[in-house]
This record gives sequence, C-alpha cells and structure tokens, in this order.
Amino acid sequence: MGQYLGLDSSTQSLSATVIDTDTGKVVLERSLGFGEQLAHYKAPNGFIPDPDPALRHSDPLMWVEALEKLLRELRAAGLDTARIRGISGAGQQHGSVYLKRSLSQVGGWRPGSELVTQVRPLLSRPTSPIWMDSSTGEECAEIAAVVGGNASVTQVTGSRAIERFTGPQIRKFFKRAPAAYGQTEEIHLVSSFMASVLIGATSGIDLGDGAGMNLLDLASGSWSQKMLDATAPGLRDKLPPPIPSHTRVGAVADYFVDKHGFTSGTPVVAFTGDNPSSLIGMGASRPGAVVISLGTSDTVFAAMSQPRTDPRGYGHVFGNPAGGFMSLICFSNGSLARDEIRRRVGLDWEAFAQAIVHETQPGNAGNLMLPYFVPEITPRLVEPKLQLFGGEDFVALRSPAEAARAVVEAQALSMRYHSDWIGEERSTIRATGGASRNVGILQVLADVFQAELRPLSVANSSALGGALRAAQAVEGCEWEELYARFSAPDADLCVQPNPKARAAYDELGARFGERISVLLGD
Ligand code: ADP
Ligand code: XUL
Repeated sequence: MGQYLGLDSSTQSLSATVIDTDTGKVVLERSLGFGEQLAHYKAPNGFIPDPDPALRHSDPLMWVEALEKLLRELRAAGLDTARIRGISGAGQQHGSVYLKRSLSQVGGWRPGSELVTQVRPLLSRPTSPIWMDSSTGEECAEIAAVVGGNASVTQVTGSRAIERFTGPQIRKFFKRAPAAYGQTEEIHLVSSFMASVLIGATSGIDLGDGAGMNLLDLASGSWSQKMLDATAPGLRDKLPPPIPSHTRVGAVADYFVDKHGFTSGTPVVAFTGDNPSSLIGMGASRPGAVVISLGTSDTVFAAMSQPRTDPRGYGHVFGNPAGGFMSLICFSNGSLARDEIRRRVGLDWEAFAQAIVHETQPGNAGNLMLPYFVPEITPRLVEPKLQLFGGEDFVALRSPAEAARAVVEAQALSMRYHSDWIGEERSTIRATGGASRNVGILQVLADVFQAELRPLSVANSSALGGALRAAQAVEGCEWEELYARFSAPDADLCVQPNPKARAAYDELGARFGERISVLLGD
C-alpha cells in the first residue's frame, strides 16, 4: 500500500495525479499547460503553428521540460516524492520521437545538467509529428497497396492505414529525409518516450498504444513483418519491443532520485496511450460501459467483448491495458471547435452551458452546423469547412445561444452515428476530459444518446489511469477494488436524458447525415 504517481503527456498539457491506496484518496492533481507555462516553445495549443493545417508537429523537448517543471511544482505543492511507490502514465497517441542513439546505450542521465540539454543532441528529427497531422495520405495509400489493400491492413492491425498513425508518419520521414532516417537508432511513441526518460533507458512500447501505429499484429502482439516492410527499411531494429501494459520497464533513473527526491528503485510501469489509460481511469476496462472523452480531440471508446472492426473504416482497435482490446473513434474537431465557436460568439464556458440549457431546445429550431475547423478524422475531411444551415441570424452567427447548441449537437450526432458499430450497452455513458464539467454539453450528449451521462469526479482520467496501473502492477490488487475507490462518478454533475428529445434528434440526425454525405461527395 502507498502512493502512486500517474502522468498524462497530452496535446496541450502535462498532468499528474497522485493516489494513496492506504486512504483511498486522490492526494494531488496538477496540470501544466504548454501554451501558457512553457510559452518559449511558441506552441499556444501544444503544437507548432503551421499555415498548412495538415502539418502538426510538436517539440519533444517541451514534453521533457514540462516533466521537470511539473515535478518541481508537485513538490512545491507538498508532495513527498520519496513516498511514491510506483509511477506510470500515458501519452497522446500516435506521436513519435526519433533518436540518434538507443536510450539504453546512452548510459543514463548526467546529474549536473538539465534533461533538455541532454536530450536535444539525441534527436535525429527535431520535431515530432503528432496525432493531429494528416499529411501522410500518399504514404497510407502506398502502405495499403503493398500489403494488398486496406482490408488486409485492418485485418492485421485493427485499423486501415491512417494518416496520423505512426507507421505512415515514419514512412514519410524515411522518404523525405532518408539520411536522417538512416541515422535514427530508436523510434518511440510519446508514451514510451516519457517512460524511457524516467528510467534513463529504453522502455518497450505497450500493446495498448502500440496498436495505434499500423505496425502491430494484434493477434500475436508482435510487430508485423509485412507491415514493417511496407513502411520503411530496417524498421524492426529501430523499434523498442512491444510489451504487455503491466510490464515494469525499469526503476526511476538516479537523476530523478538526486534531483526530484524519488526513492531509488521506485518502479516505472509501461506508459500507454492517453485513451487506453483513460479506459482504466474511468473504471471501464470490462465490456459493458461506453466512455466519451471530451479533450482536445473527442473520443468514444469501450472495452470490447469480442474483437470487431469498423465497417466504415474510421474506428480503431487498440489494446486494453487490463487485457484484451478496446474500440475507439476519434474526432479531431473536439474542444478546439467548441472553443472556436465560443470565442466567435463571445461566450464564456458558463454562459455557453446556460445558453444551451435555458435558451434553446433539442433540435435547435432546425439550425444545423457542420463544425469543421481543422481536418477531420471522423468522417475523413481533408479540407476543413464551417457550414451553417438555418435562420438568417444563425447563419450570420448573430445568435450565440443557437451557435453554442449547434456545435455540440453536431458533434454528439456524429458520435452517435459513428459509434454504432462498437456494439456495447449505451444506457449510461461515462464522460471525461476538460469539457465534461460543462452541463450544457453533457445535457446534449444525454439527449442525443438517450442515456445517463456520468462524469468522473477526478479531473484527468488518463493521469488517474496511470496511477491506478502503477498501483495494480506493484500491489497486484483487483481492478474492481481500485475502481470502487478512485473511479466514482461526480453525482452532482450526472445528467439524465430528456425522452422528449428523441424525436428531434432522429430528425436532426437524418439531416446531419444528408449534409455530411454531400460534404464528403458521396
Ligand atoms: P487534453 O487532455 O486533450 O489536452 P483536456 O481534457 O485537458 O484536453 O481538455 C482541455 C480542453 O477542455 C480545452 O481545450 C478547453 O477548451 C476545454 N474546456 C475546459 N473547461 C471547459 C468547460 N467548462 N466547458 C467546455 N470546455 C472546457
Ligand atoms: C486517438 C487520437 C487522440 C489522441 C489525443 O486515436 O488520435 O485521441 O490520443 O491525445
């Protein structure tokens, strides 16, 4: 029994959650926003701004600097890092870090100099493509063609060849910068990179996050030679091994003992993707519960009772860190789209929620929005576009309340439509992410899905998942025991569906489907 640290290196922030299994309490939650607190990286939303919306990279040094800064802040807030008995965590999925030397060959971190200074010369690619990057359409087509089409890619890896997935991103690097690719000794996911930094050596890639690369053979849990060959030459030698999510990858490096006060030998458990980690934090690793995560991206995911793939080709199969698999559908126009509308019509989040609940009705008097500001993953839209259909005031965005409801209704309808294949029970839905504190957004989701919406009481389910995974690996306890103590819903924020909304959303859902078909050119 003791305290466990969970970390979540996500798109816009690095978060930490510390739990205490003796008291059953969350000891501390802390988040560090990259845009504000590490402003010198010039990444207001966590990625390097680029006029081409298809190009989205981040600076991996920002993630490293964030780690040290957050650890200092946790101690300043009273955390006794010497009491931490295990560490695990998560990273935004699909993003990749390219190193000239394998971290196991580097021989650990030197105590005298900052980590950033030590990691910088190791990078063979100065920036990391992240999940928002959609610039690899060509590479996806090439990979699929070599292995006999997307049906084969899906059969092996659980997803068709996907622009943001790591394999196509690696192929693009190999094609555009063959010399730098040749100099690359090790390629990490954000998750395995962060774990490696903590142990000062190479961490394997966990099966949960590894499934988001188009490289893993899901059936055997090993790299697929066919997919590796279709992606880039010599790739097997550059990838850390795939490992089960509960693997202890090493002990925290001496650097963190000397500088940040951890106890020597503290185990680090494999990091996983933010969504698989969230599945654990939400207490949803057994089939039967659906989770909606409202972060920078919106995702809908669920543990799977049997492996199933999306017939439309948008959804994915990832590893469930508690064993087995999970389904996931990702929408890139999540919080960024809500935030954009909110700012355009001049509402704060409280007013945004009130406008939805008190000033508008389900179905929004026929006003419909297609809210695509950045290239969309589900449905696949390369050219982002905002489209408005309805009254004159709405179309001119002179109606803040209708605009607020419209963006959320469109997102909820898209989630309902695109998650119909996952086949799990949806009478209650668990919600997490920055926007899951917003009662307006929760009410629309409850009405569209005709389900009770239960937000988690802890702010960051992915960081919590990290802490729970560390505790489970070290103490060997049952998941259900941990869930009962740490993954409770926030009773004050639970929202019931309004049965009268059903008809309005059947009608609006049909119109939404028609407009999307036109937009997609079907
Ligand atoms: P990520 O983990 O992807 O970085 P988070 O889950 O931390 O994202 O969510 C951050 C997002 O939550 C921000 O982009 C912000 O727009 C949104 N957000 C924060 N508070 C609210 C709120 N009260 N209502 C709606 N959205 C919110
Ligand atoms: C999932 C995905 C996103 C990132 C965001 O496939 O691309 O949800 O994990 O952090």
